[in-house]
Amino acid sequence: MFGGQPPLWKFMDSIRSEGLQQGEEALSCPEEGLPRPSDSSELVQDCLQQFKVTVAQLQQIQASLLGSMEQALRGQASPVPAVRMLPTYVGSTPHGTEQGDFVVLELGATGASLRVLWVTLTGIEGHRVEPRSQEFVIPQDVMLGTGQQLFDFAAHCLSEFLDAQPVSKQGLQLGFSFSFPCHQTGLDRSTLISWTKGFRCSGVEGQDVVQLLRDAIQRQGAYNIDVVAVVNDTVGTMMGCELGARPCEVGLVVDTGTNVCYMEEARDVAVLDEDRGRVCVSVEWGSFSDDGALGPVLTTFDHTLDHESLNPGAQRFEKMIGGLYLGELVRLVLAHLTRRGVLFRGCPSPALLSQGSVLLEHVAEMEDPSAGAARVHAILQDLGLSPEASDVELVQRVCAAVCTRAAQLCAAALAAVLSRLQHSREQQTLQVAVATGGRVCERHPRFCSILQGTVMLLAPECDVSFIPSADGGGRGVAMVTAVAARLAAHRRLLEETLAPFRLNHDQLAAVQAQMREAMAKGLRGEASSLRMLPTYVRATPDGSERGDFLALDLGGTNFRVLLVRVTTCVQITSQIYSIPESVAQGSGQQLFDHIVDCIVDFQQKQGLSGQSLPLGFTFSFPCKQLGLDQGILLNWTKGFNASDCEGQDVVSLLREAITRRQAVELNVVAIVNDTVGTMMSCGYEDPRCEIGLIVGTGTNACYMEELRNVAGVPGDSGHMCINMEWGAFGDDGSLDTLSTCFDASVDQASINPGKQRFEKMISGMYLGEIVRHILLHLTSLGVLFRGQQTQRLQTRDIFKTKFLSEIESDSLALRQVRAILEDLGLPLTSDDTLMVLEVCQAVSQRAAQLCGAGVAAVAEKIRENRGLEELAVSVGVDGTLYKLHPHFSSLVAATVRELAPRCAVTFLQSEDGSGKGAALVTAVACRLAQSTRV
Ligand code: 0WK
Ligand code: BGC
Ligand code: BGC
Repeated sequence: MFGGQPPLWKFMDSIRSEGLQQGEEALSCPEEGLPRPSDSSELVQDCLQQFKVTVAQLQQIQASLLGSMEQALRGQASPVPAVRMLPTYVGSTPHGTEQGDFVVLELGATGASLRVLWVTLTGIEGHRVEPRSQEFVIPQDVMLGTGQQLFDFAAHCLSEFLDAQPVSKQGLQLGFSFSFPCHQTGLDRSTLISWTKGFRCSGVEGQDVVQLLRDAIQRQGAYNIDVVAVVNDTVGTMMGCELGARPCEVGLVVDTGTNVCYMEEARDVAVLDEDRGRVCVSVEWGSFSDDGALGPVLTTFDHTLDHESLNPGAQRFEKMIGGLYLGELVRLVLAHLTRRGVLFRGCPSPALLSQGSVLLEHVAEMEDPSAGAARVHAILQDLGLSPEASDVELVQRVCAAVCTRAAQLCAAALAAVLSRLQHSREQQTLQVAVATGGRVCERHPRFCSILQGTVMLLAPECDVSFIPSADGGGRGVAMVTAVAARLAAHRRLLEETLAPFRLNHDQLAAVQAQMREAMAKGLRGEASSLRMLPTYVRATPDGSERGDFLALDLGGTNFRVLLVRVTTCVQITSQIYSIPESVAQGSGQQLFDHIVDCIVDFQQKQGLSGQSLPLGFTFSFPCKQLGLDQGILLNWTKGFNASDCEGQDVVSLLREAITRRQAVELNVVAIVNDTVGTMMSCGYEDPRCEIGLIVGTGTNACYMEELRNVAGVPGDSGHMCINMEWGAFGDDGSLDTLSTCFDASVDQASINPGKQRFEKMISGMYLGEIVRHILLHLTSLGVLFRGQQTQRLQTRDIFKTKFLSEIESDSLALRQVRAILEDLGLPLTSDDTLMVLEVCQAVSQRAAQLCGAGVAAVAEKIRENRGLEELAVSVGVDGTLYKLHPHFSSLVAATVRELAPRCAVTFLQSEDGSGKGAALVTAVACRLAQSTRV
């Protein structure tokens, strides 16, 4: 029974059409002047001829619809495409492994009724459990009432159905089949674009229908149901099709309305920015209207029907095919022919003049040759008519004309979809399975055969198999729900895994406070994870420095030798040399001999051989300085581990190496930390630059502290630059509350476990490894890469930190992210790519926020040192991570603004690195030495 309730049209009696005449006279039977038989057959011919569609017209519709589809896929907004081509976030046809019990709520596919199903997926090929279902008639006033009414009604039906099922009230997962045009932004987020098919509830268009259903279920309060997926009925039909090896890739529904979906190449769906894989697209061909193509086949009856419909001008194509309209089209033709005296001796019945009185199942039966004339007679009598045999035969011809055209038009549209598939798959001959659903397909005797025949005519190079959907798509919806549930579970596991990386304001303020406390202790010379090392740099350059200086820059990604010429400006010539791991982790002698080799090579290349220029040595490791040119290495960091160096004065080690290399003379004047070099280098341009920050292979900061606060250094006026060595912050366990198991894995695998804890949460040497460990963890949970652990991903340092910068760059499309990951040999889906991106974002965001908390602590220290309400200070910054990561610097600045609102902090990216700074420190030292000598 096509919805078994008073015909939808009834309520629209208010709208009177030309098919209706007023009052009694409309129902009067003409005494005389019935048309002559010849006229009537002409009249009949004219009438039925209107429903004849030529092959050329069908081909034109096919071509025009294909054009609109490709226009919409390209995202072309004007002219507005005639079809919507809505991505559905269903990226694959069923794997067959989906399993579980699911509730399915179907709304809209069958007009004024909704259906609730209980579907059990076994995940075993061919093992099928029959779904249990119940249908509920939706009262008219609900279909035209408020959205809340409709969704409350749906929630009520859900409970009523579940009350009858032996199921628990908790943890139910629901798939929502919502058969209307929607913009989907996720498997469980879908905004209604416009109602179709007799629905017109207020307050729903433009809303997320999943949220509306969740709210209604909440209001109902009987069951705890998680709505995990919303799908269009065509998708449910496609996903529910079981064809063994080759899944259906097209889902066609012809029920009260009509629509189709198919698996499109993701790269061709402009809005998706994907380049691989496929995505199911709901065509929404019901709105296809192209005057050029459709104009010639639209009849006056179509225009009348549209004019009287709930949505005049919309869904024109659907109104020629959908089951909600076929009966009305037949009624309008019958009323027309009756008024012309051709039918029922010109005597209409009230039913015949009432819209919506002829239902699809009337048409289906009357057309069904097996039904026989007697059945047709009975149906017409039910409509209050007294048919003669000729009437019965003519009524059947009218039904056939209307339905044949519907099937042919549907075929032309389907042929357009097949052509699109052929085109996007670059296949000469296309083999495809089309799942069909909906009561027009299921119940109408000839619809499917005409459809199939016409498709073969219009798309001869396509080998199409039509697979009737077993249960109207309920299983298909459950399949999508199973996939969505799996993805939702994955998302929950991802959120749980990344939650510890999402630091809130209080946590960051606590880090800031702990750092302040550690700074104070370190300055007082008490036990602290912050050594607060005096650097003997008391002033930033004043611009009067002059001369040529050599500088070395060791400790970052590259080892550089520089010639720095200081006049009114600073000119730098430099050369990068590599420090092989074997040297960095060999003997100290080897390392310093290598350094001197590089210097000599540089001098030769720069024609400086034999010259003994003052040399500034940027040595980016924790050193206890006893003077400007004396620095005892406290411990190596960042993968360096040369022996016999820790506890030694590295300036002496360098001088010994120079000595070992005869005929080389170098005057090592100063040793500076790279943070100090960077501060000095930027301070040369901006005297307010009193903080130096490195976020590169390692991380650290220095700043100008009041001498009075520096224990162990005589004098209490003026300033001294303090190298905080904040990389070691937290080595006393003060950061353990923030440390995750992934941080612990990275620390344990490092050559200095337990050391440099702050650095290992922030700097470039470690972020890639943290990400890799998280990816391994998520793979072991089956969340990523289908749970397949790859050899590559288990390789240390395979996931470079620079990948984070590349993957998080806004300019990179998802496809480029995928390319980076595929180069790592990772078999990934688009969901995997998105998750890897989120992992990278979480890890780098935490690093930047922790770094920002550190800078805020330092800026506040300087402000309080000077008893200032407001402080304006600049920070000289260097380091690959800070410079190359697309969001790191802005996240640091944002955190500083949040935690040190009374400090206006300007970040200056150092252009010349700290080598220039080392040369300037040397120049200041030489100037001061000069001035004391004179
Ligand atoms: C460039 C500086 C150097 C510092 C390096 C840090 O000139 O002194 O060590 O930045 O960044 P990284 O190279 O470790 O990324
Ligand atoms: C809707 C489609 C739906 C089709 C079949 C149309 O009115 O716009 O979303 O798939 O009916 O139910
Ligand atoms: C070192 C610091 C250096 C920082 C940045 C850390 O590992 O201990 O001395 O400033 O890396 O290079």
